Amino acid sequence: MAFFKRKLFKKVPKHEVLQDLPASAEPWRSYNDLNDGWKENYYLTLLSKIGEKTTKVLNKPDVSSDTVNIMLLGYVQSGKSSTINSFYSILDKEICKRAKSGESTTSFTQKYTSYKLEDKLDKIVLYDIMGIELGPNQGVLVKDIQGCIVGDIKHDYKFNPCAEHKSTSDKDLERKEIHCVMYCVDAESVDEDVIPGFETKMQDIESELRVASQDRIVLVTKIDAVCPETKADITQIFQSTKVKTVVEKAASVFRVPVNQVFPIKNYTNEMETDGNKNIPLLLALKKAVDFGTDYLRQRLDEKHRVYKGDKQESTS
Ligand SMILES: Nc1nc2c(ncn2[C@@H]2O[C@H](COP(=O)(O)OP(=O)(O)O)[C@@H](O)[C@H]2O)c(=O)[nH]1
Ligand SMILES: [Mg+2]
Repeated sequence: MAFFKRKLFKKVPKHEVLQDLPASAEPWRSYNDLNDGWKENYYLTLLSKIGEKTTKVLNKPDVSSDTVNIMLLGYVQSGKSSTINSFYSILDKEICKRAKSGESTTSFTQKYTSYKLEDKLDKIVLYDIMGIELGPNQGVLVKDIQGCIVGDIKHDYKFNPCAEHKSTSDKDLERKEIHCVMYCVDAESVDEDVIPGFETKMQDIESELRVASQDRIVLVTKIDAVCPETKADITQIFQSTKVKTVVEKAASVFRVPVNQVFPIKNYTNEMETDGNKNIPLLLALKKAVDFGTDYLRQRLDEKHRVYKGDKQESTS
């Protein structure tokens, strides 16, 4: 796998990683509900909160979608498919592998694939897109990412790294606009000295996203690979300065505020799910859903303003 990682990022030299804080130190990120210690069942509260938020916003009259659509975007091997599988595992309470994930150095995901979540999260759809790659004729094209975001590209579209999707006047196309983007990056690879090609690619993607105004968060996956303390005990995640360091680096590479970056450990080689391991994953999903529903509400406000404007014009 190392080829793409080496091409995209310089590894964090081990000696630069700061020592962890003593266990009694203040967490670098604080949540009221976690301050008095983690409780495994807190993940159930998070599931309910996310479910309630989606229902509340999607039930508003005139809202432009019946689901909150979240796209996962990142280079090959960054952990996109594993993240989708982690959410299914949380819901099923056992390890699931619905999205194909693995060690391939080229994108497994060639088709635009949607994954509708279930139960309390059944109004959320995750979209897995072909990985970003730097080489010529490799990976998803920026124009195709934009096509997916605005809903021009349909489910099952097979990406072609050599040719962008052709606009269609297909009347049957059920437009599925994206409401929030989740960038995935793996903790081991995060560093500020990213090679210029990757920064340029990210800037191209960013400029497309800014035009479209959907917000984005960054998931830093494989946090267990940089922090043995967190690997042994996930409740150390917000105490660990190793995790804090990679989160800050990811914020600077992706140019988002630090509070939009979420460290996670996916379910990969576990035999069973664990309430505490679910918590960081759901904190990330909650933020994506908050942004997604904010975007839908903004669209609704614009629609109402236009409607009121039309009314005033026609009565004057
Ligand atoms: N240790 C660890 N491995 C992970 C984690 N997330 C993903 N992986 C592994 O990273 C590899 C690539 O993951 P995948 O989801 O296929 O990446 P994708 O190409 O972005 O869809 C797989 O071997 C996963 O098992 C994580 O949080 N921790
Ligand atoms: Mg994948």
